[in-house]
Amino acid sequence: MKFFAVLALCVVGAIASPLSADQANLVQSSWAQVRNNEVDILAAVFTANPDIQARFPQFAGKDVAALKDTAAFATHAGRIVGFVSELVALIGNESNAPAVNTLVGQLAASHKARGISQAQFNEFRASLVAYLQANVSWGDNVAAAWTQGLDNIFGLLFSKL
Ligand code: HEM
Ligand SMILES: *[C@@H]1O[C@H](CO)[C@@H](O)[C@H](O)[C@H]1NC(C)=O
Ligand SMILES: CC(=O)N[C@H]1CO[C@H](CO)[C@@H](O)[C@@H]1O
Repeated sequence: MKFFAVLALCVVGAIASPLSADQANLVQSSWAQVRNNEVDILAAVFTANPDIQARFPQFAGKDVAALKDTAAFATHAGRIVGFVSELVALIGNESNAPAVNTLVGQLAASHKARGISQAQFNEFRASLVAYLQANVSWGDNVAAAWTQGLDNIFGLLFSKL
């Protein structure tokens, strides 16, 4: 039985070490503290990584503070941060592995087509974690849960990119 469970996971895409229920709760409760700050989060990512901003034709070369007030920026921030919210909602339940695999597969395909590199995804990750550290109740246990969750997602993403 266990063998088949492991095999099924391998078929849909390997999640190296799934989060415990406690870890999933830590990720979900900390994300709930900032998940509605979509514009603020994307602005922090752009400010820290001009090379990421430069890949968005509508936003390239523009002042981030001014962009923050535009509807186009809010729309994009909602899509990108909303995608994180979808993944966060699915973690901690192995029955959701196929759904996670599908979402990450779509992200990999659309961004591979745009030539987005692993290095840029890693920059995004670092900025996201810096944002969390500054804006949620943070601690070693919260940090460890995010690290493990992001390692899982990025491992899957990079296997498809
Ligand atoms: C790390 C560097 C990244 C770059 C340079 C990048 C770039 C882009 C670009 C150029 C678009 C198209 C925008 C347009 O329609 O004009 C886009 C769309 C999108 N991005 Fe990213 N992206 C990055 C990371 C991410 C991450 C980490 C996520 C999710 C957590 C994400 C989620 C999305 C979504 C949901 C869309 C809209 C749907 C789509 O077109 O696939 N992106 N991205
Ligand atoms: C896990 O997900 C499955 C399928 O979505 C659902 O039926 C089940 O209740 C979930 N289990 C927990 C503990 O949330
Ligand atoms: C809403 C909020 O408090 N956002 C802050 C999160 O942390 C960054 C620093 O990384 C601040 O610039 C934001 O203002």
